[in-house]
Amino acid sequence: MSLNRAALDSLKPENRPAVTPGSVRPGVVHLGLGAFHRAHQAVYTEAAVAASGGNWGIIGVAPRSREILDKLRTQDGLYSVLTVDGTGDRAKAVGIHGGFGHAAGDPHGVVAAIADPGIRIVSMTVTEKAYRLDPAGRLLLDEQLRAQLTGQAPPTTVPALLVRGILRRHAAGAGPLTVLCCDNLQGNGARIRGLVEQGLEVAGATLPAGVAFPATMVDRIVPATSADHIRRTAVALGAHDAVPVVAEPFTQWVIEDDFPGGRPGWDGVGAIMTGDVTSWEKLKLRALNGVHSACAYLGALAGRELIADSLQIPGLTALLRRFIAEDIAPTVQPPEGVTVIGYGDTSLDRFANRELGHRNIQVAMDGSQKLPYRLLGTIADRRRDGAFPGWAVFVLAAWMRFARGYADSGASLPLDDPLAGRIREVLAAAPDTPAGVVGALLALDQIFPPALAGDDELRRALIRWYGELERHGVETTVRSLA
Ligand code: CS2
Repeated sequence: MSLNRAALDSLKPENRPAVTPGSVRPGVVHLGLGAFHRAHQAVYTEAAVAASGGNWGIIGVAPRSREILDKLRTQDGLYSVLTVDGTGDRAKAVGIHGGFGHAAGDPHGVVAAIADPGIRIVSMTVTEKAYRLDPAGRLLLDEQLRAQLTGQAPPTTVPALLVRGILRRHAAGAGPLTVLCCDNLQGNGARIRGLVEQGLEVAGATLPAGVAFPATMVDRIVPATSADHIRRTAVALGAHDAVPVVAEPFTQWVIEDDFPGGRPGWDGVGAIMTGDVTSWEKLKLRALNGVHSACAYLGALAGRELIADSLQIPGLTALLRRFIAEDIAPTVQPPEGVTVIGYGDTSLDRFANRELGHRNIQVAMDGSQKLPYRLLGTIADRRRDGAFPGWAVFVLAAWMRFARGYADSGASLPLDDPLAGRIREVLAAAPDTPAGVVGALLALDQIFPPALAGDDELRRALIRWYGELERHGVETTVRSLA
């Protein structure tokens, strides 16, 4: 039996969606139909509607590939979340999506959906690179994006969908709107406001009144679904789902409460609504994502497949604890009642969940887009205070080794990164020595701000760590440090 509306009655009650699929009118357009959205915001929103009502169904928009979209359509928009932690699989179907769109295939349809008066929130999980922002928050404009922003070309990119959608909505008098970025960017609300304002300027317009950009911190580990997860979902759910998502039990959502058009009752189902998301965002980006990236680069270099395998490298957990305590903690003022060290320990426990099958290579991708938020901020803050964050610099050296493209065994490593072409180009032009590689990468101003690129002490330490890692490999180097 395949998962679809007709199959729901045969599922165990606890495996069925919390709302009747198709019964909730859409109030949200969500850009990004990836696993993370389906295991996070969709789950919170469905629970909120089940608990406190409201027309908050979601129109899910696939940015590029139609693959997930087509499969979801054959399942009447349904999919399930498989929660794993080694204590028994649990699967629950989700039915909050009331429609779908495809940005690459029908961008004008997406713009029309954003302009619909029934819609009051446009949310996004499109990953860092889709915003086309440089580390300083400037929109990376090219001819194609300009044409999209001004309406001369179909708006297939995220900045253009937002700008054209907001303009059309304003022209239609469709009411206030909240734009909710659910990606791992520091200060994500303000950044997306800046992006939209820059895009509107190119289009010869200004931001209309009644559009809000609250910041939010989203957290749940949701790796790519494997064939094994699909098999296990069928067993736990009682029906075959072609597009389940797999997640850890932990989930967290902290949201700045600024929704001029209203919002689902997320606070009634575990989300934290607050006036200050900044401290949560910074804590999460540095003490969770930064440490995750460290596991990914060091583990991939050491030939380990999974994040959970990386933590088996002798001495690595101790090293990461020192990274958290000595380098990250002094840069973060955590929210009340939370300590950076306690939070970091919980992150490490979560990473040890083998059932997730989270691959190092997946977390390692897009390093040029992720590291500025996750790692370089820690380094820059410590340097500004006159301190030297040795562990963070070690992790940066590991990324450089990773970007060079070879594991410690000599096996090649994939560089899946929007700057991959540029990185390969500068490395090919530089001497293949620690100083050559470090110098070439530090000169990439799309990644490194001038204060770090011009920091000689940092450069010397990177060269030293890069050399150590190249000569001895991760396992020996980490053991010698532990
Ligand atoms: C991970 C995140 O892939 C990555 O870069 O660090 O996706 C991480 O799993 C989530 O942010 C956890 O909330």
